[in-house]
Amino acid sequence: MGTFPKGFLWGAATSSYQVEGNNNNCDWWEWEKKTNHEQSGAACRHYELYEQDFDLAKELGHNAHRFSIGWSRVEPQEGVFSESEIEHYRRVIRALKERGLEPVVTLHHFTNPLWLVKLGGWEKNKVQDYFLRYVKKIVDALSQDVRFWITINEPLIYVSHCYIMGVWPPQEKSTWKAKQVENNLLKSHIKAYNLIHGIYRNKNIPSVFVSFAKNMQAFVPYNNSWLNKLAVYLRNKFFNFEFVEQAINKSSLDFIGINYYSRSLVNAKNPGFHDLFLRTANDENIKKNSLGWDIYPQGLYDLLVKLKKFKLPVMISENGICTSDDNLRWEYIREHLKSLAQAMSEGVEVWGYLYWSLLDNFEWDKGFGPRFGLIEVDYQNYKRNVRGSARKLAEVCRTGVVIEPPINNGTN
Ligand code: IFM
Repeated sequence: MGTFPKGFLWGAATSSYQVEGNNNNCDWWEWEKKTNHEQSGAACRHYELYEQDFDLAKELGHNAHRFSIGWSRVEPQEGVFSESEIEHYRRVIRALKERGLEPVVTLHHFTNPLWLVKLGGWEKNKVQDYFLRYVKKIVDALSQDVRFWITINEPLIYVSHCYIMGVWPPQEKSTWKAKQVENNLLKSHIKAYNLIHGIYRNKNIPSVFVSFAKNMQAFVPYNNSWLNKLAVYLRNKFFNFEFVEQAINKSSLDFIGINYYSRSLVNAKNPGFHDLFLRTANDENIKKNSLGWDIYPQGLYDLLVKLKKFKLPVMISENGICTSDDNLRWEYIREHLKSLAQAMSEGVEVWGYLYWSLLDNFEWDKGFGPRFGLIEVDYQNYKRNVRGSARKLAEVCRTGVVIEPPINNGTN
């Protein structure tokens, strides 16, 4: 059994491009057209249907919701802001608050306005100024109603997919560019952190909490060789913790937002770069999501315990599974919540749990196939259907208690 305190934030997360639809002024839209990938098109039509979606979130016992602002919507041309799009997001936030859902607002979730890309995107240091101008405009406009800001979603996933593996736009494979981009993401976060706090101070708004959503994986050695132990140490350092440490060194995190999904089975055989940082093994005996990622709830506990040394509260800004088996979805959620409760009982301060995702949605280069939603979306008619796992999670949101399933010993 696991228990959670009163006031704990329960909810789900989405991002603009993955659910809103017709986000046609950004790099992903162009890239889908150019390449042979499934197109996001109308996505879930959440841009129009958000009120109905938030009604469902409320009905499911949520008291928080994470979503992102589409930068290309609110700043369609360089330095030109669209007041009507900003008004849209004001309405979104109002709709959340009317339903008792605390908004957690992400400012950058993978997509970029086309004008920014033409100016060199995240490779050029100037992006820091562009990002700050956008952040200032949005935070000024929305500060009265928002306490939680996530500056950047999964900075190192952005770097690795776009600039190392080259599978997302702009499909670069350059370590040098990757380093530039990472540096710009970190500096932009630090500057945005200071800017947001400054805005709240000037307006005498007492509380604001700023972080990024850092993707973290559990790195587990395939065997106990010294090389594997070294590889686990290095991957933890460079993929999980270094970015967080750098932000903390600049006093620019109020809490640590973590996105946790899976483990990576580390299998280094030679002391070279590839083996130490990338080589993995496949364990066919572990349950997997529909994209083949290992399901490993223990990893969430392990990471949370490691984060204790930073002495900062944590928010689970994403945790979820894509699967066509809704029983497996519930098992995934339940076991991760038990890990979370265990870490909390050992002194890790956790503010909230946001499931990825409220709705089935557009999973980037994997298209609409993977189903992550608490709510199923029928893409023929955009009808929503609440899944059983969502109702079970709703019980936990209401009671703050996760109950062990009865042991089935074969007698019943
Ligand atoms: O869909 C993504 C999301 O955009 C960022 N975090 C991981 C999710 C599942 O892959």
